[in-house]
Amino acid sequence: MMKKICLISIVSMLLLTVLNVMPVSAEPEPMCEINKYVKNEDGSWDKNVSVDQGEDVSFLITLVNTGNITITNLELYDFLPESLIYLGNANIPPFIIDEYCLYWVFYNFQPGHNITISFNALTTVTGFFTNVATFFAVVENESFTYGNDSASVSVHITEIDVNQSKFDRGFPIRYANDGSWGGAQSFTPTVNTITSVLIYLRKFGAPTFNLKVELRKNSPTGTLLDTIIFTPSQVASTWNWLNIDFDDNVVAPNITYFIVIPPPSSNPGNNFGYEWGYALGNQYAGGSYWFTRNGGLMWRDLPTMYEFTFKTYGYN
Ligand SMILES: [Ca+2]
Ligand SMILES: [Ca+2]
Repeated sequence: MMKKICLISIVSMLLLTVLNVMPVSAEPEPMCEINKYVKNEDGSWDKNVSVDQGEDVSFLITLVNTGNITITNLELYDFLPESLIYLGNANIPPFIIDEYCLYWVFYNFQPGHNITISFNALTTVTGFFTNVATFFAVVENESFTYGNDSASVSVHITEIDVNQSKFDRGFPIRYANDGSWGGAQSFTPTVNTITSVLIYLRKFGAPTFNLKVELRKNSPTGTLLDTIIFTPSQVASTWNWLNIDFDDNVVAPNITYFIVIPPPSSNPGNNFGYEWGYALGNQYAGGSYWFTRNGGLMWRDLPTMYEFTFKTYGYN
């Protein structure tokens, strides 16, 4: 009983508080929220993105009237840095385009309503650029509010870093009677960021296991930086360069990185798998050919005899 009374009094106190607050919050007050985003590689909206020079970037601006009064005039300015060129495809065309400034004006923007603007820009120069969107909102009684938000773009040039294109034979990634086989190639990046790797490869037979390609640090079993998996149908039976688009990884200087194709973990059979191309001789001084034939229990390198066929890409 006691509990019930307490509960009732708490509820009535809350009600009184709400009633007391209400006239204050009903006072007309212009409020608006702005958010600016740029589209990431994976398609999600983010605050900053890293792209290649010459690529398009997509921007998104959202405005919400978070106040309790209609905004009679809402002006929006989006300032593109000189390196970004507007591509003319905004879902709501700007009212004025003044070189690097896109300008929109909206009338009678109701409380709770929102405006979403998206457009693309072309990256022309390398560097780090911030794109700011600013709004200015005025209501009928002439009080006003303003705000801004930004999104940034890092523009770079991806280039080939290591190029070991020589190819003589294939090393099988498969299960054999003495254990599963896997291969790894070490390399020393000269760029600050690794973006992707190409490996020369084919499948043989009809593999029942996926092809796994890893990027590791220091050794074939060192810190795992990323894994890319291909199903058998994504790998050709003819020799081809396979693009391994790793997450862009900032690399430390003087550290060896490894492209690893680990051995199949189960016992699927020995007449199918994948073959990673390699060349005879020491073709590349910055890294070595590694392999395992016992499911990865022991990895061995043959630095003077062979080199896997691979290329690495990145940027500074
Ligand atoms: Ca990448
Ligand atoms: Ca070598």
